[in-house]
Amino acid sequence: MRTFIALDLPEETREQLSDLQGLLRVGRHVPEENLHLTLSFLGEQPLPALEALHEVLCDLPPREVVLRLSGLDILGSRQPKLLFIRAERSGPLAALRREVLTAVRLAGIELPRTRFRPHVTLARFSRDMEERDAAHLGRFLQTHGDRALPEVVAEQVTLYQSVLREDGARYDPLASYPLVPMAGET
Ligand code: 3AM
Repeated sequence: MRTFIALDLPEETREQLSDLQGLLRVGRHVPEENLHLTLSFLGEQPLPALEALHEVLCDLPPREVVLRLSGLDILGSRQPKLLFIRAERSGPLAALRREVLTAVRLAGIELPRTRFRPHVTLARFSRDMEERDAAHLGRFLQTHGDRALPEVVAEQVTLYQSVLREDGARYDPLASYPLVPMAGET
């Protein structure tokens, strides 16, 4: 199963990002319900490893992770591949990512080391972008590139299955792990 672990974004943040996407007329926009911050991409993993990972992630202690999203950027300078908004690599966010990687290791899943550049992908672009679309993207970045969203507290981490389809990946949540006490809990 192709999977990844992500920090979910609060609904208000997803709405704000979706409004921003609404101003961009090019690219394949990540659907509002799919907007997330990837903590670790696991790739194809067998079910027993994912079950072991679930057990470890269930013990993830609650903590406050404040999300600060600001500054748009594109990956691929000559040929834009994707548009994203950066997330501040705060101490609590970096610590959460380290704990998630430890959980992955404890589950017996080995991953190559990668640098953590926290971001939320907003849109993906096809290879042969037309000139006028590239110009529109350039203007969009000039106008909105400095956009900063109000800070919010992240509520949960989710293990997702990513199902590849012709029109883009579908993300199905497999299990979520709360970072803040759930409503009704003391
Ligand atoms: O959160 P974003 O959109 O940046 O690009 C994929 C997406 O990242 C990334 O994992 C997230 C959920 O699919 N991804 C896909 N294949 C990957 C790979 N082979 C990958 N990340 C690293 N290596």
